[in-house]
Amino acid sequence: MKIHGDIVSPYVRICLVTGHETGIGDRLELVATDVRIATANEPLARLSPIAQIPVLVTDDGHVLHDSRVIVDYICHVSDNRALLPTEGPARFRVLTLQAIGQGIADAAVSYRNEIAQRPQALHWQAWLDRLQLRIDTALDALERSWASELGETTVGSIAVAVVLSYLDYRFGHWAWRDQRPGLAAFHERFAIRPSMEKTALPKR
Ligand SMILES: N[C@@H](CCC(=O)N[C@@H](CS)C(=O)NCC(=O)O)C(=O)O
Repeated sequence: MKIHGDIVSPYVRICLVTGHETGIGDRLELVATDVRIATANEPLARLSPIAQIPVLVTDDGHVLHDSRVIVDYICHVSDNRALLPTEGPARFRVLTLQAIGQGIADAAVSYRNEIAQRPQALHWQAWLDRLQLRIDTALDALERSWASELGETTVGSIAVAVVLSYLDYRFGHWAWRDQRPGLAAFHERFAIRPSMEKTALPKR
């Protein structure tokens, strides 16, 4: 299987970590793909109409996006029912945790795009503040209400661990651990899992 993407993207890394957690990580070949918000990547656009990374091309030639679909596919093809429970309240609790992780990723990636790719004269501070507020509020909720779910390895805790590493990588000065000891302890434990170490972000 080929996964088009860049490991720094939290969405791409979530898929790769899921691959390693399910034991099929070595079957996922990362095809380096660069994306910019204001320039179409033509080869990627030929694969997917949305033209965002990640895009997975299965061994049968099927094209899947976005990351949540790919994560679901990886669990399916590896016959793993532990990372994503198949039914009941447990399934929806895990999916909601995953959605919090992905929601933080959406806000953090938007923030990064605004400051790193948008011309400085066009930066919109009120929007940046709103994104930061969303991230802080979600991190507080994780600290307050999700300790038990974060104790299990699921597609939810994978999404949260990966996005916390992304915050460290792109926004190290934000000090998200302050006032959030439970979340900090979760990340410290999760970050040394082989799935995270095999997908380590490049040194800066
Ligand atoms: N909802 C998508 C989001 C993917 C996404 O935003 N990817 C970013 C990179 S981190 C991207 O491709 N950006 C380029 C663009 O939006 O044109 C997913 O979960 O896969």
